Amino acid sequence: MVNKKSPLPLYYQIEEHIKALIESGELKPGDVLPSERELAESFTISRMTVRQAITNLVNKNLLYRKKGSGTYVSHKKFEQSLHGLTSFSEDMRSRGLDPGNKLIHFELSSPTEELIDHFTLEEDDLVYKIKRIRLANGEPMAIETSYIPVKLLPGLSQKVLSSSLYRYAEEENGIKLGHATQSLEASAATEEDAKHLQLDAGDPVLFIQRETFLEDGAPFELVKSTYRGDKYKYKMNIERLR
Ligand code: 16G
Repeated sequence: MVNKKSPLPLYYQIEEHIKALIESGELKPGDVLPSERELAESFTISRMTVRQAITNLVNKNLLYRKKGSGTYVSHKKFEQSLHGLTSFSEDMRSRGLDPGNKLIHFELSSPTEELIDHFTLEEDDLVYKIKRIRLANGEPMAIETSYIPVKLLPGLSQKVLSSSLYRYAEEENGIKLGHATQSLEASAATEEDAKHLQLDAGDPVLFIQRETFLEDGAPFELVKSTYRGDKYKYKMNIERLR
């Protein structure tokens, strides 16, 4: 396990040992690691060396620390491509997961200034405000707050929102989605995010805003989402500019 005569530094050997336990599945995502003291005792090495190995694995995102609780094995993140306008349901199905929803808010209301500007609405137009927890195999991944002008989808109901919004818009309402602009920002989970996403307040999250437009360029939805930072990473292809 640990060879004190090896030219390899001890912290590196511990790192490799913990990595092997993760790769073999002996340590699973979400498992807590023994304390630094216990590890130091079992390897008969100093706590400093154990701490260095753990810090390196935390920096490589293989482990994460929870204040006052311990060190845990990280969950594998979903790699989400920033190419192609897809729905949450499509993304989950393409990974072999079962998409789910928990609707926590559904309201028809008068638009705020921001929404009037974004959708170029009249004052008496109404907008839907929809808040859903998005689930993958029953596990919460994100909280999504969507705004859509009522006149674009007059029949939208709570029942429809228990499955895919894009499928309903395209297949049942003949809506032609065209493109979206999307921004991503690092943020920290609020108390409310933490409650819905099974996180601790202050944990890292990704704040994503998507503005989706129809093929004819008219705005369709404005969506503000909070994705779990321990579950998601975004990937993009970039080409050399010449
Ligand atoms: C994605 C979109 C969201 C869209 C939803 C439709 C992002 C950041 N957001 O979650 O804008 O409303 O898909 O999903 O990607 P659905 O068709 O499964 O209801």
